[in-house]
Amino acid sequence: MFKRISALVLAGLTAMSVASCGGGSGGSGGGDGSITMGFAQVGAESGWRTANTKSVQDSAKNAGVTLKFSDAQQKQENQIKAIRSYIQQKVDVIAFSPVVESGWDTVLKEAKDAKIPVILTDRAVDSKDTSLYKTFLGSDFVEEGKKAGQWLVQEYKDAKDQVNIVELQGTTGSAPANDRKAGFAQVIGADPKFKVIASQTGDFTRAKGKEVMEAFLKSNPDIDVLYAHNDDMGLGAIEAIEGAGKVPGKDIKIITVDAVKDGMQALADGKINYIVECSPLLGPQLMDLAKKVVKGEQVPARVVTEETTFTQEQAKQVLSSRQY
Ligand code: GYE
Repeated sequence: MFKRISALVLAGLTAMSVASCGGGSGGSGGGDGSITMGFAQVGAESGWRTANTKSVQDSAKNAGVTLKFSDAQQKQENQIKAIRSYIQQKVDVIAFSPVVESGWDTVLKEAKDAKIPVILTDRAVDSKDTSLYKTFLGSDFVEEGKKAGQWLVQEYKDAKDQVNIVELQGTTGSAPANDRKAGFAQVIGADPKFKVIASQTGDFTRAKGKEVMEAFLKSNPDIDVLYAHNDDMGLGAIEAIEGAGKVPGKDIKIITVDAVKDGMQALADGKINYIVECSPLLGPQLMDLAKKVVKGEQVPARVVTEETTFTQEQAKQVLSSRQY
């Protein structure tokens, strides 16, 4: 009898310690393969972000990584709070997609002092001290901006008149907004006929994209092209353009970035003219990198996502197989 009870207690204790290992008490160090990751997400501002969150959550489950997840609602202060709480909870690794590029040194130093490795996903920081994080996994946003510009240059190669462009920027101070603007400007800047007549942030959201496009349309009667830093703002702008009695894709040509399903549908329908892809499916690579840094293995300082571009014809072909 006594033997049976003690065996039960022992079994119970073993179960508890296993649970606490995978349950985020931290410090497991990946020794038994189970690690806890704190992930501080930007928010839920766009279709891209929703797909990215799902990719991170699904991949954590598949990789046996215990995920602590927070949504910062596009506010840096919320992300800093989340990172501090992950440090306190002694997670094995912290991953985050920094809403803006600047202002991270203090909290990253705190993580480093606590010996918790940090992985940047999707967006970069401008910290001079690159030892504050292990690696940066994400797209090359300057390249995306350049691809958008290259399409435009080609599309208007025979045009003699000035081409009036309006630009919907992403969240102010964010890496994708800064870089997509810079890459685009660099390419179109080679020909003075391309003129950006208005450029403002639409916060990467559909609602703000619509609102800002309405204002653009009121103050600029002669818009030839819209360059939106993501699909969602472009989709909002399409509503504004239709509301003003113009035909999106014809009266005003539209270029966007992301290639989420709704964007690809609008491209196939002829309302958008060109989309530069930016992949949100970073989860599997992130889990791989996390396991390596927790084990103390060397990882590349930069991992760039592979991406393509889509015309209207190409969108029609791939639309049904699009995952997000
Ligand atoms: O393009 C946009 C999202 O950081 C790449 O953030 C990401 C961007 C993406 O809100 O839709």
